[in-house]
Amino acid sequence: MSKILKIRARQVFDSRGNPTIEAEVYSKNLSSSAICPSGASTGTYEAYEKRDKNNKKYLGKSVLSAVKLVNTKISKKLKGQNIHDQERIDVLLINLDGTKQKSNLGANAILAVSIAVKKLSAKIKKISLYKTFLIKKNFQLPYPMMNIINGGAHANNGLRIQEFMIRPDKAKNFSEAMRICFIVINNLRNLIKKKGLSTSVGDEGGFAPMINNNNQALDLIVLAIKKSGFKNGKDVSICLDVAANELFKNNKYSIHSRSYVSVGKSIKEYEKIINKYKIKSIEDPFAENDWTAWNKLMKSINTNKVQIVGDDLYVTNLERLKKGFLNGSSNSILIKLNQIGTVSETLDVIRFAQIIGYKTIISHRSGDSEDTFIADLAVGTNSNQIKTGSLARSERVAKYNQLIRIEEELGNNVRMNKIR
Ligand code: 2PG
Ligand code: MG
Repeated sequence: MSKILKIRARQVFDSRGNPTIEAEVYSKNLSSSAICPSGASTGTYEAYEKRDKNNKKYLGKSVLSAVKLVNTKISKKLKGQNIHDQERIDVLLINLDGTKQKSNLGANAILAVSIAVKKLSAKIKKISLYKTFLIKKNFQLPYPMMNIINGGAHANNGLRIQEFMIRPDKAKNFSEAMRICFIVINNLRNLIKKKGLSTSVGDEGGFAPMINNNNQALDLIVLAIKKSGFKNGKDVSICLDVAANELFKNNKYSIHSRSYVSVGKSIKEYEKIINKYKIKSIEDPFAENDWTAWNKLMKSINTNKVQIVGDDLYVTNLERLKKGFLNGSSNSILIKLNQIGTVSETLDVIRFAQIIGYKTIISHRSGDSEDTFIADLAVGTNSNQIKTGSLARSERVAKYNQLIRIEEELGNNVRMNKIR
């Protein structure tokens, strides 16, 4: 048995330049660290992110009290615990906090520790991290969903939809998936330049041109796919994250234009763009409490062809996932560790989602870091897809690079996961 010797945390910075927490867990001879990410379009039911709201030195954004809690209470509680007993450690963390949304210690403090423990366990056992999750053999690589045009809360343009992504469905292996995305992104850059628009990027590395019409963004992507010699909807598919929480007021939505319209009208518009642009995946098409709207959409579209993904709807929470399943809300779930706060709870949600036949998509946050844990998590849980930004900004590319390493380690015969 390897015991936890001590845990130390520090305040570091995320990709948006905001403070975040890094925890370092020590055994006798080794240590591992993890950095907690942070979202911008967050769901109400997410676990609590502890920030020092009254500390003006960091504009209320520092995480120094969370750091202190790790160095004192959490370190004391976990000292002497078996590093390989992740579930017990996570239960101890959950109980030490004692609240539903982890608001005493902060999910950011808890998660950084939970992930660091998981990494240290693999390091001590001298096995690759991805081999320590739900599956132990026959690994497959996830399809990347690359967010190549950023809008909504992730950019300063007027685009209603938050994320316009591509998924290289044609790819037979991960390196080929990367090459396809690389080609499309380069063609997209040229098209944006030709229009005299800026090719600067948003929070997740996708271009953030000053356009304010969803269809304009979709037209650009369709053209970039064509110019790359690929077929839209076959070789490369367009996927969206609407993040509709941000576009919801008085039971109406302003998804497709600035004006707010009913659920029925919004669904009609969804049907139009699904057909016109051969869209294969829509995340958070409606708001987090609008269960009936989700179910209506599921009944209106061909769910064998289109993936409906719950992110803010489920917030990686087993109770909410069960509710969504009974309600017929979606056929896929987005997985974000910091929405729930521990590795064990995240794995429980993935396990359940896969039992009920949902696709699992592992995701970054818009405020992220050099930490590549989610790449290993995606492979080790047999998740079909990973969403971790575009081919820009090192915090995004780092995850893709880790997947390239994993593919190399697994050798030539490793396959891509199934998306249909
Ligand atoms: C999302 C995420 C990640 P954020 O909505 O899916 O892309 O964004 O981290 O801002 O919640
Ligand atoms: Mg989302």
